[in-house]
Amino acid sequence: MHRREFIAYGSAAALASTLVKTLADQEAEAQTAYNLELHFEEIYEEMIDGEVVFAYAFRDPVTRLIRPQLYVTQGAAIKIKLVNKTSRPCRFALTGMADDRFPAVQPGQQYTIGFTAPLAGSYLYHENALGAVGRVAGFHGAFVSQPINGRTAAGTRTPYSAPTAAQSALFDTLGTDPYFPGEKWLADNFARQKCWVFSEVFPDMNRALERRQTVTLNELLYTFKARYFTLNSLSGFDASHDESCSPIGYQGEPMLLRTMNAGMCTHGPHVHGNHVYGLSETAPDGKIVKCENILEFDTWMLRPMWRKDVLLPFVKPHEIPDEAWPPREEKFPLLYPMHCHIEMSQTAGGGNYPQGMVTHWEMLGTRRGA
Ligand SMILES: [Cu+2]
Repeated sequence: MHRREFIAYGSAAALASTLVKTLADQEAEAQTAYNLELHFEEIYEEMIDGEVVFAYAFRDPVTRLIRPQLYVTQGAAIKIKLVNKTSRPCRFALTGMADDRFPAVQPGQQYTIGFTAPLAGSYLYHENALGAVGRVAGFHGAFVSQPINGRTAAGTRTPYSAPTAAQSALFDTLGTDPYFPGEKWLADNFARQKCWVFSEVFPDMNRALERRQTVTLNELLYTFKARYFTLNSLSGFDASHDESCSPIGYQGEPMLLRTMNAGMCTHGPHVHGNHVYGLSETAPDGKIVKCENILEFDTWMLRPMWRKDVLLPFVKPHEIPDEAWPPREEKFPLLYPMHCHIEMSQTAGGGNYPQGMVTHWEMLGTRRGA
């Protein structure tokens, strides 16, 4: 039995205390079944320029959230009650599993699926009865599997089961080296991890679906012309300061970003201010690959259905000399953009730069409380 690790600081104390779990808690949780429920729904969604488009979405009937981010523990028994409220057969799918692992749910019907939570890492759940059509029309969401233990040999928490030597070296070094002042990555503090789910909206295709027309993947591959580019279903101004998108913290508070591409286009997330560290890759079969070699970069490629976890270290930005730190002329908070580096994705409705896939990350100050 491990001692309860209690993390409390500033205004996050109340939130953090509800999220802190001991290893024993997690082991118990892993043996518990998750009973989830998702509804396949048809919705109307407002785009950043005011256009309202027909779309598909998974909805959690309890929270009413669309495209909810699901967090489970590796090895746990997952049950998902699926209710199809649309007019077409819908099939739940999860990256890393066979496309037809689960049966299609007929319109107006419900069906409960069961599976074991996969290896710790970032996954996408989606709909695939018509290939990518349902997914791109909005049937997608982040599915996060967390490790039962996830500790390095030195006892540092990581987001992976049996972390590689390189992952261990990085997570062990956080908070212990002048280069990474501050804290370790805090596995139980949800303010230290975000899912960035990238996608696109192609209103013509959605309109055809609304009119009950048949849209095939083949057709889609040749006619797909996205007009909106989204991060967690938001674009531009809306995504820039949204809580689910914007990493915010003090120097020395490293944050895990689980980046995923649910769309049809390849994307290239790019951050200013800090480089990130690549932690995981996506294998051709959709499974998770834990990096054996950690690379530092500021732009990374996300092909459709790829997921790549990166660590945003929240270190002093390299372009600021030591002598000028902490900054005196430009005051905190320091705001840096994240934008997809593939330029088309920065637009909305055929123009409206930069109302596409963008957000900001924010460094509030030097050490918290300093
Ligand atoms: Cu830039």
